Amino acid sequence: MHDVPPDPHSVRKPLPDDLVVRQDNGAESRWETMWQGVEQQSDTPTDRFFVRNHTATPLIDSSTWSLKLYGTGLRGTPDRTAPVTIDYDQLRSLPRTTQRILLECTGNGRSLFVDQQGEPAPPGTSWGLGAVGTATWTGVSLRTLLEQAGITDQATCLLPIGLDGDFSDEGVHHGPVRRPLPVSKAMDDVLVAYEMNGEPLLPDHGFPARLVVPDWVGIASIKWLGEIEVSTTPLHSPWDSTYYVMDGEPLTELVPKSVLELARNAPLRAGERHQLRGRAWSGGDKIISVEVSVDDGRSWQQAELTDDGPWMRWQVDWRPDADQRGPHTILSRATDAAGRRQPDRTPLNPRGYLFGAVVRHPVMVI
Ligand SMILES: Nc1nc2c(c(=O)[nH]1)N[C@H]1C(S)=C(S)[C@@H](COP(=O)(O)O)O[C@H]1N2
Ligand SMILES: [Mo]
Repeated sequence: MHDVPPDPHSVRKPLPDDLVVRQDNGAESRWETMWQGVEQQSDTPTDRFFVRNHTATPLIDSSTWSLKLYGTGLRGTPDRTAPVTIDYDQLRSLPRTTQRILLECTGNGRSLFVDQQGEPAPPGTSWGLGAVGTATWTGVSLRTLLEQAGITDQATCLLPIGLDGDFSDEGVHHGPVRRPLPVSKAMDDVLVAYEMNGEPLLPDHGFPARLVVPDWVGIASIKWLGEIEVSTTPLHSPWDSTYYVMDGEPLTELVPKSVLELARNAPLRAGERHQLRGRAWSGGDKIISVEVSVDDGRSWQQAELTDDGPWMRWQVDWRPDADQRGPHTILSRATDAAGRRQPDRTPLNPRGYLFGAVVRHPVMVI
């Protein structure tokens, strides 16, 4: 597909061998986790965690950085020229919390619209299934920060703004990456994180501070957080109007998905018992069942589930027979507590978001 080296100006962390890199053009870059590279690990190691940048990773000096809050939803309605500010040391001295949270890009699995469903390629990064990861994040709850800044009962909407330069797409200038967040979600479970897996954030993941918005599409988790407008009236940006919308509605919760922790076309010996392992997750609701089919969906076997916080781990045994030698397909299908089950197909949408269909994982029985 696209095995082009990463643009060094876009992503800065070193590239271990067990990552896949995909890139369409110089203006965009991303790294994608290879599932066989996180096998058996609860959290995704930071060096293997996917990166999705609209522009390029900025290097920000935490000693001069501060987060600026302003708007009609704060006491005294400070405006952008006289904001409430919180610097790095102040942020780190607020009450801290540590949580495991999953992040997934809205376009994760986009390439499967083409590879699995034969659809024309939608615009956007042609991710496999590795634009998802779980990390242990440390920071301040956004609620604490907003209360400290003087949020009022009239506030309804936030606009968090990133410090990575302006984004342009097909000649249209969209300004800095920013996406509105309803106050109800902001006050519920959002984190302003400054550590990832026990270390200060890497530049690629938002240093010095970023939002981490549990259960919601990755774009909500604004990196390199510079400003938050707090408003009593609705706010909008291209990231909730042009991008990351479906049928006119801004996308919020993730959908159920499952993956195998196995390379595509992995060789599996006939006549031997293989433990097939994978993961499944869903926005907001727990996964309650994963079924696996090795006969093209004619029969399904329940996988054994192990709760691992933001995602479930699952496993099932399979012993391919000698007469099954050759290319083979393994299907996995997750169901969440809200009763949402992965469908056989995901209807194509214009930008190829939220591919949630049952994945047909190719293996080679040898
Ligand atoms: N400021 C800013 N925040 C951003 C982005 C960006 O380009 N700029 N990309 C978003 C998208 S689309 C995703 S999927 C996640 C990716 O986070 P990661 O690169 O740490 O994995 O960050 C989100 N936050
Ligand atoms: Mo994303």
